[in-house]
Parts: sequence; structure tokens; C-alpha cells
Amino acid sequence: MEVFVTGFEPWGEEDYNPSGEVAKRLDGQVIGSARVRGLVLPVSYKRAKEILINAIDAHRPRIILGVGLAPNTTCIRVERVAINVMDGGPDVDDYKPVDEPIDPNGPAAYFATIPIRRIVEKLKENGIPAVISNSAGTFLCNFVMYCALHHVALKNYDTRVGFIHVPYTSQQSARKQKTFMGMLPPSMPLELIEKGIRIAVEEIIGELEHKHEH
Ligand code: PCA
Repeated sequence: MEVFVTGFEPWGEEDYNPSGEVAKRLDGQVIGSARVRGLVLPVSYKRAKEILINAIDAHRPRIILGVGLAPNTTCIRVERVAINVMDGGPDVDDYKPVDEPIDPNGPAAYFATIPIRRIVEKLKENGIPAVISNSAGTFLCNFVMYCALHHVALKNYDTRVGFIHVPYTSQQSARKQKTFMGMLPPSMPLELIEKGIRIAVEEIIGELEHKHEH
């Protein structure tokens, strides 16, 4: 089976995006019975959607795991839900939607179709701080998660979709000038972020294969 791991390019004030780095690192890797295709998306509503949907139709992945950077977040956040709202920007094409629906005919929200609680537990067992998050925001990360869930629903594809927010890398935090309460922002080594995403993919595959056996 094929697994998409998507990440993002840098945008705005962020000159480095760990999510895109992880997608690049995992591209071509084999995890269990799956081969990973890493996609690095631009932080552009229009272009990210086109690239993502074309890739889904071309490759019909069994799993799509989106990854994005959440600046100033303290740990890995496994997202529960994507909402039909665009309310953040500007993106890199200078588009700044306010309270716009992603699809006026789409449902208000979709739940992730990956085992979010099992992933969080597994990450913590491996010493990686992680929580379930009940909001992926209203910018590109929520958008990509919604677009993927909406597209596979419309096309009736048998594809699991989820999204994970990651913190700054340690090196990225060490480069920051601005301090928050006199400190640098929370961070995680890139290797640990990558390991966390691998574990999430393993859990999703594990659940699918377990389902198959019964
Ligand atoms: N994080 C942003 C968009 C791109 C990224 O990596 C977000 O959380 O929406």
C-alpha cells in the first residue's frame, strides 16, 4: 500500500518548516507493508489543494497523514477534526480569507479517520510528548486536512486521513531572536519528530491490517 506523508514549505516569518523536512526524509521509505510518498506542499490555499488532489487521484494512497508546523506548541498534536473554514493568512500568494467556507456545499466538519488516541498513547510510550488536539486551526493545516477528507469522501476512496501538528525543531528554536516570557519557544529534535511521524504511520497501518484479519 501507499502512504502519503505531506508537509509544508516555509512561509511568512518561518524560514524552515520541520513538516516539509520530515516529508522529504520519509519519502521512499518502507514502513511495515507500506511505501511512503512524501509531498511538500506550498503554504498556498490554491496550489496546495491542486497538488494534493492531483496526487491523490494519481496514486490513490491508502493513508494520508498530513504534517504541519504549529509555532510555539509544546508537543506533538494529533488532530481530531477538520472544519469547513478558511480564516487565516496571508498565505504565500497573499491570499487572506476571512470566515470563508472551504466548500460551501461541504459538511461543517470531518473527523480524522486514523486512530488518534492509539497514536497518542503509542507516542507517549515511546517517550514522545503528544496530545489529542481538538482544533487544527483555520489556516493551511486545517485546510489540507479538510480537503483530503472531503475529496476521499466525494470520490468514495477507501483512504484513511489524519493530521499531526509538530513543534519547532530544537535548532530552529535556538535560532529564534524573539523571546517568549524571556525564553525561547518550545521545541523537539527533528529526529524525534520524524520518529513520531513514523510511529503514527505504523499505528495506522497496524489498525488497517488488524481489521483485515477479522
Ligand atoms: N503550519 C501552518 C501552515 C503550514 C504549516 O506548516 C498551519 O498550522 O496551518
